[in-house]
Amino acid sequence: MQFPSFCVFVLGVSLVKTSDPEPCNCEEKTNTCTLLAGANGLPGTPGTNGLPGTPGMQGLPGRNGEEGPKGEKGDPGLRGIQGPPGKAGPPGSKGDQGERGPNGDSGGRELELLKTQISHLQEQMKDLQLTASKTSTVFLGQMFPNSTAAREKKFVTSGAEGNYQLSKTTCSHFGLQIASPRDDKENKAVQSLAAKFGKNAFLGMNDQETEGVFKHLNGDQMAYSKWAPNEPNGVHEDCIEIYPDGNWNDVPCGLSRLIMCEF
Ligand SMILES: [Ca+2]
Ligand SMILES: [Ca+2]
Repeated sequence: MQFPSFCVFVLGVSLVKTSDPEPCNCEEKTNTCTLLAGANGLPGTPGTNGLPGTPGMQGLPGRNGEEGPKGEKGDPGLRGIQGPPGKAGPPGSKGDQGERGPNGDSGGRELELLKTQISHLQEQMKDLQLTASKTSTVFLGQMFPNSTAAREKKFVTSGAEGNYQLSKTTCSHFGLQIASPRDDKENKAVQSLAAKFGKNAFLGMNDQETEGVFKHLNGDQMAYSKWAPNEPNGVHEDCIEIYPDGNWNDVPCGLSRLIMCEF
């Protein structure tokens, strides 16, 4: 084999330049090299490790596995929401008759006991009313220092004056009523109080409802009277005044007279 004159070493084989004109083993006198088998050289040093290869592509999915064994029974589920009420059922059949109740002796005893208790309460009420009456009398006595009494009635006045309506409302304000004597003794008690002030005072009776028919405030028809001579005489005089001498006269209700109350 022939090579050019610029031979090099390749693969541990020596290439010798044969351009020398001296006889050689060349078959032709050309500028060629002859490959001569020399002694083997020393092994080279190991090369450096190569770089890691790139990761391979993901493989295809494997085949499906076999069916697993049946699982254990699960826990009970949560309680459901209460449903709407159902329709009312048909009425039941009539029940059996009950046993006969106890006889009335016991009830009768309870009734007697209640009556006794009520009686005791009524007694206590009377005591309370008497106490309240005494207290009221003391209070009114302080409120109206000018008073007269007839039997259980007491007549009071502050000396103030007003028409018939004001007289009624003033007395009512203190839980009293306008003076209304029903007999001669009461009339004298009223008269003495009027005389003390020297004024005519209104009485409670009137004939506002029916002309000529005088009645008390509670509706009782007037049974006692102490009319002055020629009285009553006024169609438009529906109220009564008492003179300081104790006689009565019918007068217009709008006049101003001494306010006198009774209790
Ligand atoms: Ca009249
Ligand atoms: Ca008159």
